[in-house]
Amino acid sequence: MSIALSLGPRVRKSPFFESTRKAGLAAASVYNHMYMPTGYGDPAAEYDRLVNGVAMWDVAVERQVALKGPDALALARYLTPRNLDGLTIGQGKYAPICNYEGALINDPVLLQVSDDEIWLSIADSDIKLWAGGIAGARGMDVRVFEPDVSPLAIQGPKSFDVVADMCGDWVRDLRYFGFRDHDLDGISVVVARSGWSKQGGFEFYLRDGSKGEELWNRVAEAGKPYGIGPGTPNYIERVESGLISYGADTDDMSNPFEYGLGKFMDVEQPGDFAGKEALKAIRDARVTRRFMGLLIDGEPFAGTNESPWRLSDADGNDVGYASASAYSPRAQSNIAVAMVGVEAIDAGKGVTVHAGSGDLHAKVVPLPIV
Ligand code: THG
Repeated sequence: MSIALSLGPRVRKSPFFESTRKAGLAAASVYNHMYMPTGYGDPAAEYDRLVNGVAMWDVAVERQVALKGPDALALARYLTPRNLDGLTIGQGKYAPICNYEGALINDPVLLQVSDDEIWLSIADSDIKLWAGGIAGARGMDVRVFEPDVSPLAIQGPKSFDVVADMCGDWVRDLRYFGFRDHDLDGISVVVARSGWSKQGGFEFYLRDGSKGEELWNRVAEAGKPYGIGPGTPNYIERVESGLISYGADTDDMSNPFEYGLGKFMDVEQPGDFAGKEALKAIRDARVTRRFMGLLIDGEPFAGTNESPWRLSDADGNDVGYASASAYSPRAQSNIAVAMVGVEAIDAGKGVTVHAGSGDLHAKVVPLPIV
């Protein structure tokens, strides 16, 4: 059963908030101390728009943490295990952030926006405090702050036509996480080829929150011929695609190797970074669990996980948890993303999912599921 969300001044509102309400916002969560739209009341239509058409999402909750000053790059290098050699203005990078124990504490997209300014487009944790603390303790000449920047995502196969109509055909040639400054008749945005789906798309990083409604309306208008409609980071599609949701899929001990993020890290690079020694040790010891997909038996699920579902093996031993599950129209099965112990994976006998509705058998499969 759903409950009402209390609106008040304590939780921040996106510059697109009023527009999302006019568009029929039906459900929201809280992320980075801000209301995050999670549904418009018709999950099947929202999924269909994303997979077959085009959808617009208020993702202002993906706040930017700006590092600005002579030591911006030095701080960024210290914050992430990703090797930032060759970082250029205009090409973003997925850059995990770990604490000194090697646990994942955020998985931002990193964008160098000018010679002395880098943005971390963060998931749901307080990286402004972490980065500001490290900069101060290390005596770095850099300011850490949250700029007035709010992403609006346009996702789905027809997003290319919508954004090309708005900005020009050059947007079709952007590489994944590539971006460029653009002026939409007085609305200053960063146009990026990005977004938290595997259906293709863009994000407009709005640089002036007072223009939220104007930008929302322009996108809605430009998308009309393509059937655009409102959507949100899509629960079903992200499980099918195996995209990581920091905070939902992770726990206090999650390390990036467990999520297959080894390719975004260079623990042997010459420079130091937070968590370097711990991550070397974790790499050498090998992981004990992995982020995997599940194909789960039973009647199609409705709704979302209120809590992680415990997983056990045939002997009843705890072997992990499933953090998000859904009925997948494309896999034609119940599916989930789950953290699963490597012994249970290697045994190949599947797992028992202790779902809200009862115990169900599941097969463990690689990600993405679809
Ligand atoms: N957009 C913006 N900021 C963000 C997110 C976003 N910050 C938080 C969160 N989302 C960052 N996390 C991810 C995780 C995965 C992807 C994007 C953002 C993603 N990954 C692709 C994949 O896994 O296939 C490709 C990764 C690659 O090849 O580099 O799309 O959505 N502004």
